[in-house]
Amino acid sequence: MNGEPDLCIGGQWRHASDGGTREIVNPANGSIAAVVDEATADDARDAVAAARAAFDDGAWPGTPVAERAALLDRIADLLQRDKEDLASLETRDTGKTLVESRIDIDDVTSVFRYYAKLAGVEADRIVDVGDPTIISRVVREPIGVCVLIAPWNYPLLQMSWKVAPALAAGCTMVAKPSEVTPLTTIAFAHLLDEAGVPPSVFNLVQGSGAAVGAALTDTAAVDFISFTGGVPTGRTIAETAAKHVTKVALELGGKNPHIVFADAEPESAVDHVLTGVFLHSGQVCSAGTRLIIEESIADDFVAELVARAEKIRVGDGMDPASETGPLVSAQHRAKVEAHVQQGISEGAKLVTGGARPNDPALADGFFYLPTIFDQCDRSMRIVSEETFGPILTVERFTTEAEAITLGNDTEYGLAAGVRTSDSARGERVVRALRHGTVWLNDFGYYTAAAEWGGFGKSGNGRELGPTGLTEYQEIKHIWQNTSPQGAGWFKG
Ligand code: TXE
Repeated sequence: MNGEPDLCIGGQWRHASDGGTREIVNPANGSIAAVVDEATADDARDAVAAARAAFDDGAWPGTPVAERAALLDRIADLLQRDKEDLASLETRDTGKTLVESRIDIDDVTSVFRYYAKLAGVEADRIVDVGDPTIISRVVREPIGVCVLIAPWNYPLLQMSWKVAPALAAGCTMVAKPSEVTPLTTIAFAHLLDEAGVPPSVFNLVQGSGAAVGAALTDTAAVDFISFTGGVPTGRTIAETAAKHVTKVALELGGKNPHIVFADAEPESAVDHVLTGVFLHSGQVCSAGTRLIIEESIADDFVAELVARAEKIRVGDGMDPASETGPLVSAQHRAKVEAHVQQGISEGAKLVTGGARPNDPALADGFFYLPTIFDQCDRSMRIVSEETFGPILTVERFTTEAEAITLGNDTEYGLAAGVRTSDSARGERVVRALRHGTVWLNDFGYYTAAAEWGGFGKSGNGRELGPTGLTEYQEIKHIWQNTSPQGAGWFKG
């Protein structure tokens, strides 16, 4: 960063082989936050080769689980030691508020603590085959060389969901953060060195998806790819991986319904609908972007949402007065603006926002106002397509069955919220929704100990929880005969 080498390949910190660099922009003001090395495809191939050699020599996969767990705990300690530095780096890189960045670093820490504990718990299994001379065991082994590709909205958090279980399982890896937001992952890689991760176990390359991402995925030398990002890129990676029959896990975002029944507790409902969609300016895969509300309370509820949305303080994430920050890049804001125009042309009723803030102090940043569209229906693209910005659409229902139909009417299936004071109805609706996470009278929370991932086009596989570890393991059945005799088949 800023002249220091940023690629970590085979235990060495290096500059890009062609000397290439990339300017990282602070989305709050358009300034250059840092200049980092931009890897080439050859650098990416070197990193894969280093990870491959480190896996195949057997030292790291053979390291006792207790040692690997202790290493994860040391990483967690260092994350907490460096929390303030990492949080401010994340804010400068992504634009999110410092409060959010601090929460991110705490969450990253808890992921390492969780997998430190879980590493040794996933015990082998003895199978009774009905013959006392046979010992049949099912054991778990590391899946091998992993490629970990992360997006820009939660750079270090998303990367930690991959790195922690990969280390716990005994895998080696190449990590590629988003080229838009690599700063905390670079700092984190230094921290892994300090914690004592052996050379070549963790390799880091940053650069574009087209060059570096493609080189990391289009190879038979990799055993597993874990990707978080958009659907088109996920599809490309899955197609590339299929050529090599590489295993893939994909987390591809969502278009998440937040269903509010008339008997919901009103104050917390308004609060959670706002937070659910406008946190981090809507750049959250589980953002509750579709409000699905019972007709009888809809007008008053939307009026209250609009009044509160207009008071949200948009500003530089480093300013403690800001409640939400900018969008990540000028390019991404252009995408959000085009989506809003699409909504208007489809006939959705814009009731607030739909513009950049007019505060001159924010003119150089990539800010966009919290935006609400009323009178939406599911034929509209603004309702069906992921915007990944601060845009809420409002649809109305009159029956429980209709609410469920609307909530499931999406190609995605990452997350959903339900609000009602009728617990029996809450249970019925929660079970009927086809989404990977469903919140009942809450929104947005997750824990390292519970699986995260989606139905439908939200991807495949799960991160976090015990399944988030098994993604990084192969299962082997060992059949042992304690008193071998002839098989008795071919006697001639
Ligand atoms: O993501 P990409 P983009 C959604 C959101 C957003 C859209 C596009 O709707 O507007 O995706 O965002 C790497 N081979 N999400 O274009 O391209 C890339 O370098 C290998 C949802 O920024 O998916 C980066 O590291 N890698 C999401 C990562 O993929 C490739 C979070 C994600 O970038 C590659 C972010 C290739 N061919 C966006 N091309 C979520 N699920 O939370 C790109 N990459």
